[in-house]
Amino acid sequence: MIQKERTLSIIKPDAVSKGIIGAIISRFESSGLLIVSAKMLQLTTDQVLEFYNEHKNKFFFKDLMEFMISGPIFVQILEGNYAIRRNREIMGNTDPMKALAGTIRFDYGESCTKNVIHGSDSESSAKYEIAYFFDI
Ligand code: IDP
Repeated sequence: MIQKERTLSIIKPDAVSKGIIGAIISRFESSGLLIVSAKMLQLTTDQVLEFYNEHKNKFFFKDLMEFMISGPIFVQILEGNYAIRRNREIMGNTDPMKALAGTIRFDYGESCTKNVIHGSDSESSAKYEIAYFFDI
């Protein structure tokens, strides 16, 4: 049975400052993922700590923190069949050097930190992350 899902997507500060929000959104829409809610905001250090709490003791956390508070982000809820998995496929590997050709991170990512996009990685994280940013 086809499973209609919702997932959280964040266009990160590197992509917002490069002016490629539209190019990224086009990829979702042309893949059949609908944007059902969206907003721009700038994260605080407390919010990054909360949102990326599982990574707080990792070696890359300081860089991740600095990067994620460095400018506005574009947060959106994507909806579609198998949206969680399909969004992850469209995004590509965390490391743009390992991402498949044609994925967002392959095309626009600069490094593991500056990797353009976030997407929920499971049903439970999608639920938590959507509720974190939206009241729906
Ligand atoms: P994901 O964004 O592909 O789901 P996660 O492992 O959840 O990857 O990591 C969250 C974010 O932390 C990544 O998108 C990236 O910005 C950063 N990150 C993860 N691993 C590394 C690393 O090895 N070096 C630098 N940054 C990393």
